[in-house]
Amino acid sequence: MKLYLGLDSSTQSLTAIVLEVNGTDARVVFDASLSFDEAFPQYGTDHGVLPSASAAHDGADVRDGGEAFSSPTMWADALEAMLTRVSASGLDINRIAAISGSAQQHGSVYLNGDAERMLSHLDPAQPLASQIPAILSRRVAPIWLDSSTSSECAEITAAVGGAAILAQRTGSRAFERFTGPQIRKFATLDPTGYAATARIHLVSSYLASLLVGADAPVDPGDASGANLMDLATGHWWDAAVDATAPRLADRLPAILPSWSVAGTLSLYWQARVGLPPARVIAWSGDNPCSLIGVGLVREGRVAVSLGTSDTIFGLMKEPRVDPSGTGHVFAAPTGEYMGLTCFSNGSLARERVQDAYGFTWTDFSRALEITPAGNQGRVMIPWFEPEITPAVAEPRVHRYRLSPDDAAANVRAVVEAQQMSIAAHAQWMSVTIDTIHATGGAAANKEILQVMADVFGAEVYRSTVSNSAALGAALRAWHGDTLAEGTPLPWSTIVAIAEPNVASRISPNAARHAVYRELLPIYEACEAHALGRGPDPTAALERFASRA
Ligand code: ADP
Ligand code: XUL
Repeated sequence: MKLYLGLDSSTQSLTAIVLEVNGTDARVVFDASLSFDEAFPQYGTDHGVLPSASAAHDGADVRDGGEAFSSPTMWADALEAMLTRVSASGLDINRIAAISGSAQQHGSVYLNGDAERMLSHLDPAQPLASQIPAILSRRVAPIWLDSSTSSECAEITAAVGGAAILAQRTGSRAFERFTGPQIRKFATLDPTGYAATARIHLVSSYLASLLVGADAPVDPGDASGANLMDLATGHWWDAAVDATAPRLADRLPAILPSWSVAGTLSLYWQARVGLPPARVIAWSGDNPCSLIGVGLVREGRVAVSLGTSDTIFGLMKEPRVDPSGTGHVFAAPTGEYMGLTCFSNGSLARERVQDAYGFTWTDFSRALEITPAGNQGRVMIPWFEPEITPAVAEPRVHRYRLSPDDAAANVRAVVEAQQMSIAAHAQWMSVTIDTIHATGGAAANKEILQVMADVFGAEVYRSTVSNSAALGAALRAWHGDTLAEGTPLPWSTIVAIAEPNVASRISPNAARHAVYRELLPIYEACEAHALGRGPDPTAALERFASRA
């Protein structure tokens, strides 16, 4: 029985999952996590992010705030610590056939001209981290929490002919955290550091390079978080590359399909931790890996994550792009595409309503039980915090026909608003959603999931997967290995382990779904009004309430 290792280097931690595969059955036999802050206090990170004073050192810039950096050396340290743990786990590690990985998207790692040679000659007598500073042309890596590149976004957008063209070609308009604008900022502010850079890796391809001891490719899934890849061809898009930084094409890794064998686990690891010469399958970003880890390998199935923020993502057969510019299209590890839209007022907004009335989650659920679908035409637009979708910089909560004194109606209003907003802002994906895998903390709440089922008219399942990105990476290792062996398994078999429990199914109620079908366009009118883009929808809500 073969073993497959999946790693996930996220913002705050490194997770490893080992799968044992018997024919077409897989089970998790190892699952461990290392928190960067706790395991590596010497780097001084807070939630995985370097303190700004140390980051401002050599090359990094604190020009206008909003910077967020992490440490490529710390990630290497964590990789060694985790592989040491896997090696000492008591598993028969010689059965590890393939390894793949997931990494936080958008972050970039800058390597100098010596890196490629040095990576192939790492010294197994020395810790990996001690050999990293010599290969870096920039000590720190900007990560996705960085929001300091607005002017670079504007410059790149203008140079390629506008936001619509950039979104159409790369899957997203320019976003501050995306890799291209981050590279432009470095090239502009530290031309010497940029000149000393031979290769710019994403976090995923950097860590894969450390495993194979060579320059690893980037996969189309993670490359689509750069504002640099042509989604339709899966190659770097010259116009964006040229608009971003001088001679950038020479510095970017090759883009190869997600299932490519990037190499073999290098002699360094074989000697240092005793792991076998396993295949290393190209790494990808955490969102593409989660798509696999949650089991979303057909169009019509989506995941809705109800965490700190709320996110919807799912597979798309075609690269359809969000005309409003808030959603993202990434390449999917299956060779297809995925759409993703993020809402910042998720659990946070639910908690604000909960706190306002001194409710427990049980009280909150009870309020949903005693109020009718459609809330008698009482609507909330719950922008307690700045919102990503739609873009709202100045937070404000809007209420239509809704008194702040009516606790139960406010609970229903926040939950209905969130679900209708997710449904409305997922329409650009043009996917008929029949099944939703609900994840995140609030997926524990059955009454919230019932509203979700009724708004979408879809079956909702509570996903049982906790580390979806690491699991997705392990499943991708398995898939890549079967392909390399010439005995490929279909994705539906590979992801069977992620199939949610049928006992958790929540079915939509046809009458309530009809109510929401009628309410949705009026909700959209409320949102347009709150954005200052449309007339007051109160009369429409009154008509809705009198019919209901
Ligand atoms: P993160 O995005 O930080 O990983 P989680 O997915 O762990 O967040 O979700 C945590 C949130 O889940 C909490 O902040 C809380 O608001 C919410 N939560 C937990 N239990 C319930 C419940 N029964 N009903 C609604 N929300 C809940
Ligand atoms: C996606 C995004 C985050 C990172 C880190 O665009 O910025 O989800 O991938 O998790």
